[in-house]
Amino acid sequence: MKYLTLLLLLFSSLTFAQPAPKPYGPLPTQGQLNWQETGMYCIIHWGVDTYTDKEWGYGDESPDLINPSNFSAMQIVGAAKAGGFKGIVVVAKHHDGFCLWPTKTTEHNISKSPYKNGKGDILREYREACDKLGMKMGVYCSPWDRNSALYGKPEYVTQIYREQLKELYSNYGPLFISWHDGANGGDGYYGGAREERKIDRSVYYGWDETWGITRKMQPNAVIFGDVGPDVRWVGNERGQAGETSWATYTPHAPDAGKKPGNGYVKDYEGTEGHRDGKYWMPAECDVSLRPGWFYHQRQDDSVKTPQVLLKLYYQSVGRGAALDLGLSPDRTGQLSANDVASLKAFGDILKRTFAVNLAKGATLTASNTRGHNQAKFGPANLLDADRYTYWSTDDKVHTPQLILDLHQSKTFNVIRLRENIKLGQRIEEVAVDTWQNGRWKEVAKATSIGGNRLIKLDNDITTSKVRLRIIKSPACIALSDFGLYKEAKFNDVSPLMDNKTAHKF
Ligand code: FUL
Repeated sequence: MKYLTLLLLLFSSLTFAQPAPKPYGPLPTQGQLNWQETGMYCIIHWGVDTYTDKEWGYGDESPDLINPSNFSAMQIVGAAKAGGFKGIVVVAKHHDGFCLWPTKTTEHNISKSPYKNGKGDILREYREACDKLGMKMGVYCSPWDRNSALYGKPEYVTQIYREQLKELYSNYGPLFISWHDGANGGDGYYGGAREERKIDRSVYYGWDETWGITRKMQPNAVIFGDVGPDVRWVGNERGQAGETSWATYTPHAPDAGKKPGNGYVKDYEGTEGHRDGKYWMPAECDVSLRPGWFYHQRQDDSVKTPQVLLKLYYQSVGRGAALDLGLSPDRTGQLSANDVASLKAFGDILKRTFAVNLAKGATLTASNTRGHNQAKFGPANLLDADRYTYWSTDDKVHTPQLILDLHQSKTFNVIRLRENIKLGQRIEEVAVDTWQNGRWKEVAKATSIGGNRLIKLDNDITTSKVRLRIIKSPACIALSDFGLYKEAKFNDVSPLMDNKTAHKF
């Protein structure tokens, strides 16, 4: 008896001594984990282009244009929140060079406009709205500046661009993202020169040094750009990541031997990323709610419908990327009715779809659990609310299976899988089977699981048993979530979002 107790004690201490799996490949930083959890945000373009009906201002626009009758950051941020978005990225300066905050770096800014008699500060208004509404805030400050006389010279980068970033980083609270655009170089006003200016995109901006400023002044912000370094551009403005999209990536310059930079990268590689990528650099999918990034009245009937937004959600957030939806306040300084209605209906459908995980309450049987340690590594961790507790297997077991007995028939058409990405992106491929007429039938396959993988099925499935098969993983697994959902019906879509507009997308 004494020996048995001793043996049992020894056995259980061995079990609990089972260490967590070794991390696999590049790993996310805390900022990248926060970004992954943020998942969706809106980028807001409003400025001189709104009044000139352009997408890219030349740089000679008069500040007098900025005189909205009713600018309301609360209305804009509130509509984004109703859409289920967690933050906004304010386009503080677009390529036209006009700064929406009272900067010391150039006269070409809001203080020279009639708005609030030159006392306005759009960035401050967004900050206050974000704080009131519990939304995160980020900034976009265009590196290309078609107004600045210095553009193209080193002084533009050191005395203007970086100083502008410093102002934005110091005066508007904690930012979750600093967004660096790739479009730059070309013709412009440039202080009256009205000429074409070419820059070497590989080296002109000295990105490493600029990122050092971000790290120092906004340590929790992720840095977005064609070349990351925290979040990469997905390579298109359609809002779609690849069906396979790795969180890891190595940016490559178009010309061999050159250093890649924003606007100077093989951007099509961003769609899928690289399985063997050197860096943890997941994708952001930017796409505008309207055809353009800025407001144009002629596009009032071309606002993407909530149905289209939901599709894009599966193709971005559902593939481990983030959805960055472009919003375009109009000349009054607010989003127009169609935009607000579409956002609201999209937000409602998301909320209702993901409210109930139909796998909750299932009995879970795993083919292997790491060190038999159910509490720490057992499959029950898949159904708790924690994004990082996980089901794991012994080091040698890379392709385990899991059966979920739902105890009764359930109907679903969305499957959600998440890895504990603190241990890297491990799982390369999975299959899901359901129990149909007395045998297993494969209903879905998916690749590159990562921080969030949604599988939208073409048809509803009704079943009482589901099986998950890990088909390919280079290491033992660390899966943190498994969810089954039934997409809610679009029943309260505004009459503005009728089929007439829906068919256009
Ligand atoms: C692009 C810009 O050129 C567009 O005007 C817009 O700002 C979009 C988000 O990024 O590269």
